[in-house]
Amino acid sequence: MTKIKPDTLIKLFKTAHYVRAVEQVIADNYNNGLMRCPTHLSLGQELIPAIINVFKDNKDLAVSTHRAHGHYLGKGGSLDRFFDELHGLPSGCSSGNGGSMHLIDMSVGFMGSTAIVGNTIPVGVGLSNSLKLDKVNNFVYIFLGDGATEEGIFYESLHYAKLNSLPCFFIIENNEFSVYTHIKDRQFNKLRERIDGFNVQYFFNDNNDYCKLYWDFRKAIEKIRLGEGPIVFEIMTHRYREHCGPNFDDQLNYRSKNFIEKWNSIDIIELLEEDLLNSNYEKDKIINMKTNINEIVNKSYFRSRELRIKQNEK
Ligand SMILES: Cc1ncc(C[n+]2csc(CCOP(=O)(O)OP(=O)(O)O)c2C)c(N)n1
Repeated sequence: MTKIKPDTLIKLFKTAHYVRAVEQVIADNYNNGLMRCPTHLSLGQELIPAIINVFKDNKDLAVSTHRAHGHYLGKGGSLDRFFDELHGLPSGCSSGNGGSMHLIDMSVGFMGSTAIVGNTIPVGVGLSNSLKLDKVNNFVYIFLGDGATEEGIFYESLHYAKLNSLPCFFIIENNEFSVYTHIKDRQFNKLRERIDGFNVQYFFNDNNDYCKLYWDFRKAIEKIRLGEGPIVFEIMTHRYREHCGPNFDDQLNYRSKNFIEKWNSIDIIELLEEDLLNSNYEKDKIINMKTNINEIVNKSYFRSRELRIKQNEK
């Protein structure tokens, strides 16, 4: 596989670390009770935000799910307005009314996320229809989890998108679990077999293979911009924390030890860091990069937290 350019590798690393730092600060502070919304963290699932950031074009649109933090941040959504939303402040990206599951930043093409599983899939298809009618060569990312592929609306949407050659980029992050239930107890056959039924192009990725994902993304985006119609990516991934909330829940044993160990051994940030070091990128520079990102994230978080505390005192 052709290696990716050092600049791209650095970009991937920076975004992955940025998303992790944001999620980490939420996890560390959630129990102080100032963020009152149910929160689904994307810790462990930073590969997709990092990849979409590399290909970022604000005129490409995106819709997402209950687990949307990484997608919003990868698309370039405002960090201050994000933390303010989690704190229920009027300056939040949804005016403080939506919380973690209802994020929006239209200035970067992030058109919204919602709490109802499958809800944004047809919205994304509708948006892509409008892009096609406008004769622009942009597309719509439709982010969903493996659980959402059990909703009928996914297949209706895929069918409509295929029939009309719409510029839809379906990105399925398959973490194998819908809350506590494994995919084998929920789905009769492989997702790929069902996608094949619609004659839609399908790409698969596993083991945080960011190099393959980068080249597949490039190819797919080229095809979508040429008007070749919808494309589906299924990307295996792993959430480190509980389904909803800041805690680990491995003690519940619904995921096997082997499974957890496998994903811990291919942590996306460690893989990227290793690759940077192997490409002779200096360790000190990596440390500086991380420190700078942590400072930006902490500054934004604590600013927002102070605002929430002041509001509470009123
Ligand atoms: C229509 C609907 N059904 C059920 C739920 C409850 N629910 C919230 S998240 C979730 C699991 C979704 O799993 P998946 O799509 O794989 O996303 P993940 O949480 O793994 O990222 C369920 C069943 C819901 N919010 N909406």
